[in-house]
Order: sequence, then C-alpha cells, then structure tokens
Amino acid sequence: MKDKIKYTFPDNFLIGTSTAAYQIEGAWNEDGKGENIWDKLTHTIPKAVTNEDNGDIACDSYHKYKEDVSLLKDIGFNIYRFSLNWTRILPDGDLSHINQKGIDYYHRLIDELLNNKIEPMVTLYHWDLPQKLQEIGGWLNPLLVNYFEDYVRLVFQLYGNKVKWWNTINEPLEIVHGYSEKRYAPYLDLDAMSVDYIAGHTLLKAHARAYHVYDKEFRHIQKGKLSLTLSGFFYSPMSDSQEDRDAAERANQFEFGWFGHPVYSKDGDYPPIMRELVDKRSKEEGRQRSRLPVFTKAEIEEIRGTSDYLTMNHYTSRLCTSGIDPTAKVRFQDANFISHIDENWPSCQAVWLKVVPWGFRDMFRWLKKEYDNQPVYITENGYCDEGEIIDVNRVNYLREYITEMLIAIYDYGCNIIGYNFWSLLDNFEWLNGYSYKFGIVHVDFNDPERKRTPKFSVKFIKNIIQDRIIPQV
Ligand code: GBH
Repeated sequence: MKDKIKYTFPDNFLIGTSTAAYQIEGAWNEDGKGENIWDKLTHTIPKAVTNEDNGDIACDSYHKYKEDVSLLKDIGFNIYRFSLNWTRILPDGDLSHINQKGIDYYHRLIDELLNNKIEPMVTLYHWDLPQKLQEIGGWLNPLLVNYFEDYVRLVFQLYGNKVKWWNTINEPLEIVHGYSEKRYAPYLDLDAMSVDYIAGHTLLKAHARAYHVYDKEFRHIQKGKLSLTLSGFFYSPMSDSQEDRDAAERANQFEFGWFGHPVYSKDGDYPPIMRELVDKRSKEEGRQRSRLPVFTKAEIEEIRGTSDYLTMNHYTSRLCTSGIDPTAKVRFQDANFISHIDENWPSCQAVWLKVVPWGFRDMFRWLKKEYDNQPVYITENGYCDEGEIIDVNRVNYLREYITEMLIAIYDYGCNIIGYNFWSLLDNFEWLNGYSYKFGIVHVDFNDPERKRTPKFSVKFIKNIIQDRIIPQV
C-alpha cells in the first residue's frame, strides 16, 4: 500500500447510493397516483425518448422495494437517497386531494430502510412535476413556490420524525433545460428572454421557502438537515494564461454559482460576475430589464444561508477558453467562455461523460474556497456503460474518482462528509431511456419480474464499505 492514510475513509464518513422516483418506481397510475410531466411527455410524444421507452414500469420498485432494500443491506450501505413522487402523495399537485395509498408506500419504504439500519435521505423534487402544475406554467410561474410549500409541509408532517436527511430540489441547473432546450419534460424550447434564468429564479425561491417551513415548524422537534442539490461540470483553464483562468472562473460561477451563490455564499444573491455580465449583455441587446431577474434585498436575505450541508452531483469536467460561441447556450455566451474536451479523456456510453478524475478534486477545492468549507455531501457520482455485468470500466472510474475525493480531504482539507454512488439500479435515464446504464445492479427490462443481478462493481463497493479503504489493485 502506497500511502495508506490517503485511501482510508474518515470516521463517520457516510457511504450510500441514490435513485429517483420516476427512474425506478413504475406503477405510474396505481393506487391513485396522479399524472406528472414525465407521464405526460412519454405518453403524448413517445418519440422524444430513445426507443420510445417510458417509466410506466421502469424497475418496478413500487412493488419490489423490499428486494431493493435487501440489496442495499447486503452491499452494506449506510444511507439510501431516493425521491418522492409528488403526484403519488398529491395527485393534482395541490392539497385538494391527498392520496393515502401513495403516502403509505413511502412509509413502507422508509420503515423497511430503518428496520435494516439504513438511513433514508429524501429528495423532495427530482423532476417529476405534477402535470396540473405544468398547466399553470410550471417553474416559470412564481406561484409554484406556494404549491411547493404546501407539498413539503405535508411531507415533513408525514415523514419528518423518521427522515433526518433532506434534499429539496435536485439539480436546478438541469431542470431549466426542460423549458429552453427540450432536454427534459415539459419538453419546451422557449427562447424568450432566457427562460432558464426565470425558471431558476422560482426554483431558488421554492428551495428557500421549503427551508424556512422546516426551520420554523419542524426543526426543533425533528432535528434533520436540509440542502439544495447542485450539479455541474467542473471547468478548468485550457492553459495557464490569465485569460483562460478568468474564463474558467466565469464558467464555474455560471455553473455552480448560479444556484450555489444565493444559498451557500456569505453574501447571497447571484454571483457578482453573473449579475454584471448578464446585465451588460441585456443592455447591449436594447433591453430595459436584465434577462437575469433581480432579487429584492429581502429575497436575498431569505435565500441566503438556507442550508445545513451542501449536496453535489458530479460526473465530469471540461476545459475552458475565453470567447463567445454563437451556437452555444445563452448562458455560455453570457459567461463568455468556450468549453473544450481533451481528446485523450476516456469516453463512455454517455457521450457527455468523459473520465476526468482530477476535476473532482479541483471541484472540491473550488467549493471549499467559495463556500467557506461547509460540509459537502456527494449525492451522485457514477459511470455509464452498455450494461455489462463485469463492469471493469465502472470500477476503474469509481476507484479513480473516490481516490481524488480522499486526496481532497487529506491534502486539501476539504470538508466532505459522504458519498453516494449513482445508481443502485440500471434505470430510466430520462430522454435516453434504458439505453444508458448507470447501475451497480443490472436490471433485466425484458423480464416481467425485472430480475436484479449485482455487477462486478458491487464486489468492489462491498470491499470499500467493509474495509473503509479503497482497494488499489
Ligand atoms: C443526474 O443528472 C440526474 O440527477 C440523474 O437523474 C441522472 O440519472 C444522472 O445524472 C445520470 O445522467 O454536455 O450539453 O450534452 C446529470 C445530468 C446529464 C448533466 C447530461 C449534463 C450533459 C449536457 N447531466 N448533461 S451536454
């Protein structure tokens, strides 16, 4: 062993795995569940998804949750992150109709976890908006903040005495692309005034509202922790030049800072460079108002500091130079950077996912500096292949990424408290359907029983959990 301490997990470090409701549950119309935007999209525009796949049955975890929990138990995970399907609990999105059978399902799942000594970590919103709320504009409508408030209050009342780890919203940075780029449901490509920024504005307020509901009404009894789940590529300068370094810093501020700065920084509000650049470009375009909406002072204060820990999903990195690519997203143009891929980086089934382990380390260092080294929990990290059971490439990816994370802890003093693999199961990978496989457990989607088979990576992960050390074969 080269440097044993470097490959050893700190005491109390949590190791888990993550899933999301629409990606695994199935049972799309059972027991009174309402329709959400993914049901709607996959049923009305099936061609939007590779092979016209949908999540009607998915991994059938709605029925097979006990088997899933026994897999978690067998692997040895400390914690399991899953999301609640809003329309199972509130079929119409609001409190007009409360669905007891949906509520019972999550009680059964949570109880099964606790009985097996696995901590539940619950995401309140992982992309499956009630269709009724989409019909009033979805996240472009600021009223969504109120509907989110009603939903989360009910959830805290129902499950808050059992759940201590909460994520409010998963990856606002991605959600907005459902409005501008047809990348997710609701599958819109509106191009008026940067709808991304408008949807993002509502998402930030919704997160903060959820935090305050918890803080005022539940925290003193339930004593849990809340976070907003960020995501992003880490941008590194293409060369040592000041120009490239400035470009990478701008890119990271528009990537992590957009949703990170308002919540996690000392000052709150959007990153100053984002404010400055979008305002400037909006003016040049002859607009009287900036495309980036403005928070009032009261709103800045309401959003600032609304977290107990920082959750982050991370998969890959990019290189960066300065400049405007007219074919890139408006956000990239506003930030004045161009993104590059190093040809030598290994690829995988997901074209966007290049294997860049050192980017993981550098991301932790950036977060430490930006957000005062508050505790970071990696809620997703993983590798995509074609579904092979002997998933050697996944094991290599995981070994290298986790090693970089431990180096960030020991050599750079980054405050990292937990790590979850994405994902427990091969599952419905949004518009890529079942063609992308991120699971450490194989699922046979041709089998009505959805047979689960642990892959080679499960052996590797079991060793990690038992020995608290990374095997360096
Ligand atoms: C996570 O999103 C999700 O939380 C999870 O549900 C999902 O299954 C998992 O990752 C795996 O994808 O370079 O322009 O082509 C991560 C979403 C998807 C973000 C791909 C970056 C590439 C954009 N990532 N996307 S591009």
